[in-house]
Amino acid sequence: MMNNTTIEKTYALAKEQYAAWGVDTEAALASLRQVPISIQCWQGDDVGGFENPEAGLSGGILATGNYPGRARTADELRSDAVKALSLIPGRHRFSIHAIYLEPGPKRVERDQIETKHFSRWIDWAAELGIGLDFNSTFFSHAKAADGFTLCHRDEGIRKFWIDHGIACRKIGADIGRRLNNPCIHNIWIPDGMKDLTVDRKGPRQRLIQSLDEIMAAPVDRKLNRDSVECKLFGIGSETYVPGSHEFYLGYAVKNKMLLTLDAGHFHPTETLTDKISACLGFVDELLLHVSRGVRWDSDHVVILSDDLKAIAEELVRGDYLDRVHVGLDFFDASINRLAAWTIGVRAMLKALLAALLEPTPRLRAAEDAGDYTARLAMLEEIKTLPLGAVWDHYCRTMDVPVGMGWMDEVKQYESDVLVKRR
Ligand code: RNT
Ligand code: ZN
Repeated sequence: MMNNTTIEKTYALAKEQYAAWGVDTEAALASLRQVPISIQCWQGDDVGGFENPEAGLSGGILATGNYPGRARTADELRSDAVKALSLIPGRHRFSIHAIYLEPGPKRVERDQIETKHFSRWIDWAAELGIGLDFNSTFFSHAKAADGFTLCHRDEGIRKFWIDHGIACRKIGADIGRRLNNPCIHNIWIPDGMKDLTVDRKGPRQRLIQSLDEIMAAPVDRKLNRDSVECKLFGIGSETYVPGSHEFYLGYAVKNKMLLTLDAGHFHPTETLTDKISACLGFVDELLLHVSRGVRWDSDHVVILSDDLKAIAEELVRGDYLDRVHVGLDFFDASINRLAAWTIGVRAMLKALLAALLEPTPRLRAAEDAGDYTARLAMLEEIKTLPLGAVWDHYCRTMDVPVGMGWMDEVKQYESDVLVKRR
């Protein structure tokens, strides 16, 4: 492994190289330090939650793999997360789902959940000094087994899920108040049809009605902000999903809500890149679910891909970092789960760093002058600037392992803690 002197020597050279492009690496790092990533709790336990340890995941999403060490309790999940956070530079957020409640000895139904069932999560976040985000859980439940929740034709079932949504907004507001940091509450429902659908209108009308009821009570946006997440299709809802992109974009604009864009929720060749500035013309804020679909919405671990870099570039070039909440959404059960978290969040941060290190004014000047030759030439040249040297320096100064150093710690934790969870 590189020693500190080498890291700093390499950084000093990199700093000069960036300076030659008019880029201030220190300023880029200062900006990076300000960006919190909302880390999804569900990577730690394959989206199981603690409502009912026997129940499996449903709702058109699927975690595959059986790598040892899945967190079985909220305490295990929290200590795994703390370990992962210690390997990731910066101060981030944690995103929990309603099924990660700690109800005590008696089962609490989803329409009955209260802030007290999440008090240990809130205390934990307060102690770490991090923000907490919330997700209502409309899947993995008997009342969602036929594939419908907020769109259900049965009034009783629909009411149950509306009450769940209302309960979650209250919890979100309590989280925001307690942590003095607004909670972003995300709504995703699995509703849809496997095959040829005759009535596309009815479920959408019911969804509008349900969301209107959930959103009826005003909630202070300093405490809680609600976001709706669209999807193209899921397993078992291949043909029709009422909560489509057009539907939620319209709903969010009309009702001044946030819109969630999940990288896996569009056609396979469709990326988030071009959606960010388009949607931000009409909604105040976005929540991203940065994910990596492989052939379908497979929620693979996020890596430093061209797609990821392009998302980060849009956020930086458009000066959108204060209007876009960067959340992650992946869950791979086939590799070490702490490593999955660490790889994904570090990749997101590297992508943001690369974007912050871009000589954007020069690129823009070429574009504005109509010199598309220079624009393309520069975009190619800057690809090989020494991003890694700046990243290593950042990790070192932020007191987290440099390079593969973090993997040694994951391996140690695996043998000390994870393999004992059989
Ligand atoms: C499902 C959505 C949703 C979930 C999480 C667990 O397709 O992406 O965001 O992945 O809420
Ligand atoms: Zn998502």
